[in-house]
Amino acid sequence: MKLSKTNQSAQAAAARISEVAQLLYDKGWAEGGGGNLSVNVSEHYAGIDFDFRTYPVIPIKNTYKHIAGNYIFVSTKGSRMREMAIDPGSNLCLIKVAKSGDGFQVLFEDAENTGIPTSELPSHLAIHNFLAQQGGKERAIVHTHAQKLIALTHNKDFKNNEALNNVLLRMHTETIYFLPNGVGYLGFEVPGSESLAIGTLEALQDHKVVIWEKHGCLAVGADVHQAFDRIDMLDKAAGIYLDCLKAGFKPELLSEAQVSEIKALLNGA
Ligand code: 2HA
Ligand code: ZN
Repeated sequence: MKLSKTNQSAQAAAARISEVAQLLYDKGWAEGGGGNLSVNVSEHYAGIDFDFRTYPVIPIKNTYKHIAGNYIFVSTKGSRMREMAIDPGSNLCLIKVAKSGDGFQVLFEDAENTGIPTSELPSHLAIHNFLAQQGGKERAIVHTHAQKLIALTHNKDFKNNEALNNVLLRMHTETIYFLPNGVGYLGFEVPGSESLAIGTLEALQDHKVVIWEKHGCLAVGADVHQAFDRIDMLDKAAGIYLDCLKAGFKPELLSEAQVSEIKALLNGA
């Protein structure tokens, strides 16, 4: 996509995406074409109603009425985060969801510029529809292969919400501040599958981040930086846990009382 064809505030949103793409690569969470992301940028097109009839409408299996007419930046199929960091235009598509909510157009594509959205587009659309329905601030979705979180899912003791949260939320004070509801856990699903999308959507009802067994995680946020922060905090908590084990001791963990004290402060008690 030629970014120059989008408006200036959409270009600024693309610049923030490229910052996060660089961070994901630098963290070691985006090997090869690993990960994908999207941002609902409709606010940058408020009141603008272009005639985009020249772009073909691609059908969506479901009808997403909450994002009907919305504009969404989404990573292209096979794009590398390290390349998105340098050249966001060539590694992002701008799609417009049809007013009927059951199709989308890839905007600003021409003969020499053929962006195809990530194969995970169906789950991104389902999640954006859910976020819009909720009416909160969340506009961004980041999927990445956060290494230490993946490592934890190889331990059979952590294959459930309770056990995973019991460790992740008790390794480090910040995690409780920023993710008071903890994290969702989804048992193994094939990448790109419908069941992965459905399970993720379900887990997002109560959480801002979902950990995918032996694959990675997906986070939502007001923007890509907030989604990144949420993953970064969890991966740090997992890292402290693994560091303790490497040093030969089982971590003490924050006590129940310490967790309650932090939560009380958080609730303004
Ligand atoms: O987009 O990470 O899980 C590449 C992936 C799919
Ligand atoms: Zn992945």
